Amino acid sequence: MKFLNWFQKKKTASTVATPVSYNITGPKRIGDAVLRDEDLKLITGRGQYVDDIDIGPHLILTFVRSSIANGLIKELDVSEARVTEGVFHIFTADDTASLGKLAVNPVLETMQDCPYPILAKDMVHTVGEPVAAILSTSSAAGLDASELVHLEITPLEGTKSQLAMASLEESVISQTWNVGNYSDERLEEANYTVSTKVEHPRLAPSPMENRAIAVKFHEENESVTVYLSTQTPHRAKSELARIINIPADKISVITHDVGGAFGMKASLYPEEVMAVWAAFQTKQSVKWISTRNEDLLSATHGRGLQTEGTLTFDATGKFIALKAKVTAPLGHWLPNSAAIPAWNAARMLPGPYDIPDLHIETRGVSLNTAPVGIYRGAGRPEAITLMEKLVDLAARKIDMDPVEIRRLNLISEAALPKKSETGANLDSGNYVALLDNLIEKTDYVNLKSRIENETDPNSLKGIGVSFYVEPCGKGWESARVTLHPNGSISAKSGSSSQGHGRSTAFRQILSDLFEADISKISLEFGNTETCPEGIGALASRSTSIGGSALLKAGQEVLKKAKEKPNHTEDITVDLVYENDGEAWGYGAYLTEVSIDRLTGQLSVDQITCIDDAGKIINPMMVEGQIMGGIAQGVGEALMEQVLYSDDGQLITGSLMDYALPRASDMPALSISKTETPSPNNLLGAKGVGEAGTIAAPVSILNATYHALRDFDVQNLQMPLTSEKIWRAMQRKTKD
Ligand code: SMO
Repeated sequence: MKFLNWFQKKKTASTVATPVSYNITGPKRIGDAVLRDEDLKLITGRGQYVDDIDIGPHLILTFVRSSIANGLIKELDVSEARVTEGVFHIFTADDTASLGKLAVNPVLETMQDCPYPILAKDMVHTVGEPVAAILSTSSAAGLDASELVHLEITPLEGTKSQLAMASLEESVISQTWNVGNYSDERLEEANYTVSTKVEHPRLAPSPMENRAIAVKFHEENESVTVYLSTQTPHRAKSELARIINIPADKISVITHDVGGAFGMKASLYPEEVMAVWAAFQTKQSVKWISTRNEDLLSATHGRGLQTEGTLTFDATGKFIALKAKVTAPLGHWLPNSAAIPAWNAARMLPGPYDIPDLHIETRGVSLNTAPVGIYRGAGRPEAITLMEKLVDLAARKIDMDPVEIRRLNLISEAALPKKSETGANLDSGNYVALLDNLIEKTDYVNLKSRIENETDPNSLKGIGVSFYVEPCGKGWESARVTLHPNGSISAKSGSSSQGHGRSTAFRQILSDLFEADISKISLEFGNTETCPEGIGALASRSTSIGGSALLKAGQEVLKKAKEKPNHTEDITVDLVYENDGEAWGYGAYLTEVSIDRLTGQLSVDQITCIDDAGKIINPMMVEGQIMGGIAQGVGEALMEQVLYSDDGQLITGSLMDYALPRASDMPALSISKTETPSPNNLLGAKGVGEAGTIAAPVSILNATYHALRDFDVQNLQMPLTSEKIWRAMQRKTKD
């Protein structure tokens, strides 16, 4: 009977907890599952993506890109292309020499002056690096002309397309932390140690809308309006002004709907700088819409980090020390957030566990590849994957249950907030209670014994657990809230959105506060001229910081309105809000997998998760974020991988070669939530958008190891393709 229940559970569709309200009028509360009213236009093809925007007559930008990963430009002759019909102008590196460089967020010390090539000069450093920029009246003319550009490149020795080819002595960024009484000697004396190495596949974030920019040139005052698919409109404006050396008031950035971003659109690209600069140079409007191939070649990749760790513990399973080394690939130039994955992957260790003595090293190394930057999770999955794999190994070594060893070592509720010397400051939560909750929800003890007593020789079953913590951004965001005499409210936010339903959630915050009909509340963001300045939608910061800014402005408006009832004029409050530190979401995942003994095909059957994202504004959206994160986590665990050949050719240059997960690859999901407000921001919200990408991959990995417990599997790396698993099963079985 029990088996039958389990079997049926496996076959059910995803289960989520929250009933959804279709009513998008009337007052809404924080915590209501209000449907996103932005969705109707998005799913009926009426969104406004960059290529949908009419900027009037304009030129099309086409890039001639390097086909060699590392070489000297021997000849670059654009004369024939220049006189092709429809070609307006062609720029090369000599034209762009005076342009400045992008700023890099200095979370880690940057030891070298890194390039930010707009167009390659003399040398190329990766396949796909732009060498010439063609402005033409049509994309067909641009494409024709690009084939008439004579570009000859002499390949150079010493191409570094993989981390293994690079010398770690040449690190561009690095940092080392020694915490507590860490010493290698103590490690040698200790009763038990386990070590592991994780090689994360390099991933292509792959939003539905590729990178896109449309620059409208205004002749009357020689200014531009830049329509940009970005996570950071305000930063794009200030960086464009600085790099091009044009007063910022000549540049407005407008971001309408963004067709996904996932970290890939957090930073300004050379191609985008080129489009804006070219508009000023030619006094013409300019458009560049990247193709999927161009995005795979030259947009930022994520992950690709390698982590190594040694965990020391005693006979009772109590952790004593952790030594970890993080190595991050960097591409041929550094996007603004280039150092974030290497920083997060290191400074978050040891995650949710209490380990007094730590030695952590992190570094980043430049390669002849596309730039590498943040991708949903941005170092968090790397820290947690290493930690959670070590924890499973430790449990196995002393024959302890994986949940029990976690329970023993999780930081207690009483110990929070806990400030670590790596700069992490875990704010609030009850980690043990959440884990207990998961044990209960999954009927863990029975589930485990069922799985381990499974007798079908052709279907190997396993379960894997992971526990994660997730820091969300710190710093400031801004808001402007106006209460009109007729009771309607208009708000403007410095935060932005890339399809996460920000508008509905933010209006819910005000609807709750003012007890006002949500349809009477309007919200604007993504426009540098009409909205207050802000950082943007990244690092899980928008709800916790941007939402708190909005709440605070709303509270002050309400206070003023109460002081003067029956006001006949608008009451406006404009403010900048800064949080008191990062809010740390957390949660636990349990994954059930089965492996086909004959083919090695891995199937993720079920993921049960409990996430604590602090104060929840809209539970339906939180569940959506968790599902989306899990989908991308399943992608990393099962199939996604950007591959370069040793000489730096991109092997996965199309979505025929780069495998993205499909709906049919999704496991059944059972999502639930607990709610521990963060003391560090006014709303009490924490991040959740990255949760699934952090916790799902390693729970799948741990479940896979569990399923393969009768084989001698040592070094199985994601993506867990059937070939890798099949090969692992061919090796000698354990005695
Ligand atoms: S990877 Mo997120 O956009 O900080």
